Amino acid sequence: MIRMLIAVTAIIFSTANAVCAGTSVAVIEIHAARYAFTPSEITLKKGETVELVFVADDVPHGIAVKGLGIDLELPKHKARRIFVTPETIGDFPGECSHYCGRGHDGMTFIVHVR
Ligand SMILES: [Cu+2]
Repeated sequence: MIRMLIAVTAIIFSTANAVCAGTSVAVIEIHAARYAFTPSEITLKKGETVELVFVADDVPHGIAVKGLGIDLELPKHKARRIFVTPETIGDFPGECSHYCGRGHDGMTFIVHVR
């Protein structure tokens, strides 16, 4: 009986920690659709972790921001999540990394870190 209580207590504590961790990080949702990201630019704070959620709304896309180590395939209608903690101030250009049609080359994204 005591063992069971300890196990249940451990589960409750781990759930509580997950909830706390989840609420402390800002979430930014970015949609990809021919031929733009919306929003097409975001501003992050140096040293502050954010969760970026990318969603492709029409066809498969990709997002690559080399300066921040972001490189994701974006399957149609599925959310792809990544935690980012930028450590350098600057402007980091990104682009669609999955050919999506004639306007693909103009499908850019930029992350400002301040
Ligand atoms: Cu593309």
